[in-house]
Amino acid sequence: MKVINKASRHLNQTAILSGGVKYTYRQLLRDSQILARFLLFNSKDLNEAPVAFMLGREYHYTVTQWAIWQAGGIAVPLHTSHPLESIKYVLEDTGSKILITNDQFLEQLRPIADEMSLRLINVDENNLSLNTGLPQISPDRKAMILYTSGTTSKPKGVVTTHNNINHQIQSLVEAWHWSKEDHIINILPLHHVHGIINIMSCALWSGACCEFLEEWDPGLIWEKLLSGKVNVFMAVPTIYYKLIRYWEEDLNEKPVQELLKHIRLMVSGSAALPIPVMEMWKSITGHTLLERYGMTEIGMGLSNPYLGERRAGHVGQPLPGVTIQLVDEDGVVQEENKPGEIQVKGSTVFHSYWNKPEATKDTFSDGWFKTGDIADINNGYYRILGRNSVDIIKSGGYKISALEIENILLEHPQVRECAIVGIPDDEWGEMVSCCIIPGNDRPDSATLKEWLRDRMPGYKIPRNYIFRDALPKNAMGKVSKNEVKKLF
Ligand code: MCA
Ligand code: AMP
Repeated sequence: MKVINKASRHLNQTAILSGGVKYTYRQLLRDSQILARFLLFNSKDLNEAPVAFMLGREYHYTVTQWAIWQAGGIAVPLHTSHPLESIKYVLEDTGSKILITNDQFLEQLRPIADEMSLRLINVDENNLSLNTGLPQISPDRKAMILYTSGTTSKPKGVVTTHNNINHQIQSLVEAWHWSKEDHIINILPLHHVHGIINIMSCALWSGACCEFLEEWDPGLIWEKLLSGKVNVFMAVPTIYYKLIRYWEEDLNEKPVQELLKHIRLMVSGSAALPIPVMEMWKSITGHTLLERYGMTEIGMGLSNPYLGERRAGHVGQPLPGVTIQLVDEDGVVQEENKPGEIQVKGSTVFHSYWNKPEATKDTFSDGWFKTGDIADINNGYYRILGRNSVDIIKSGGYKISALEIENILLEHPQVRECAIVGIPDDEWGEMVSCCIIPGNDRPDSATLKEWLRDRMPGYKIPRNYIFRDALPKNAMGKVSKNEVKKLF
């Protein structure tokens, strides 16, 4: 909640720029308090009740998040383009009784709200005010649930407290020199840490301006970057890749370096930044991307320095307030040049997996959170080497569970067996790909894609399909994913 408390320091500054309209911190505070009172209805405190909301990248997203926090609820942001099955899963898993949305999504969500007896609130209606006081919120209370895929078949809800969020923001504000003079555009989905914490919340904590671009559009991003207003930019590697492609086709006549001189920081993260992308970006824009490493459960952990060498292929050193160790399979802490799993301690580390005490317990060892990512330290800089599970795929910056897709595919009547793997790809990092043993009637890939579209978000749908009579197995008779990868 510190991010909200700080707003009174810069009431007249622009907090959000959305749909061409500027909203000051004063308006944001007022509108979020009105909605908070409306949420409370007749109660004094939502007492950590999860409140789901589906809103695009726009002013009301922030109003709603702040309102839920001020009313004492847990914010559960839903992705706007997920199919209803995925939305329903999150609503059921969190047990949210309130669902907030706007005119855009109201009709789409009404049947679910009716079926699940949810209180459906439309932020585009103007009669929201009710005269109730707001509760005091202590920092150890739960604040947010974000869903992330893991090595289990269904995504897990990652719960962070206000204290976790305060520390996650504070660490980045300090490391990356945020100030109230900053202006950032937000083009990332708002159901993940990158868009919510690194961009929106760091800006608002600092009294800066967060400008939402509703649609993801490389031409518009270039236009904004070249406009002279934006001075901080953050994105996933796939977006830098797509911006480079756009520049090659449409902008290579422009004095881009000259027009981007005012930008003070450009960050890449959520997946490995390929060295050619970093180098190409530097040659086009004159800017050296700052690569950092994070995870939904820990916020950001490692970062190249703001001042000092930003080393390609490396993710720098631990951020302020974060302690990191690398541990090998025998539990031995590793020194320079020896690979080990990244384990993290600090106030930035999440509280628990929602309603999953066993999974929470299993993922900690002596108070250290086990990330499942393997790294080494190379001349003082951490370097991510890979993951210890072949079943975790990163594509377009999204984390994807192979097991989740396999389980859904197996529900198809003409899929007898299947194996999902991530195949290296210049644009997407990894491309979700699948090897299928069909039933009697072999389905074609277009039909399967269509069938999957109703059941999972677009980025999880496999792009490459191979049909076989058998899957490669190892000596133990288990499917060998490394062998499956070689088939593509
Ligand atoms: C979409 N497409 C894909 C993929 N995703 N194809 C292959 N692999 C994918 N993963 C397809 C679409 O279905 C469409 O195909 C075509 O690509 C173009 O889609 P388009 O609408 O233009 O783009 P988009 O796919 O919607 O967007 C690309 C994107 C998006 C902007 C890079 O993936 C994105 O916003 N990624 C960021 C995710 C993020 O914020 N992650 C942070 C997680 P067709 O035309 O056939 O339908 S937080 C995190 O990771 C931690 C904490 C951290 O460290 O930050
Ligand atoms: P998520 O669960 O969506 O938060 O994704 C977190 C995962 O993204 C981490 O566990 C890493 O595998 C990956 N990741 C994030 N940043 C980087 C990076 N700079 N380089 C390589 N992998 C990264």
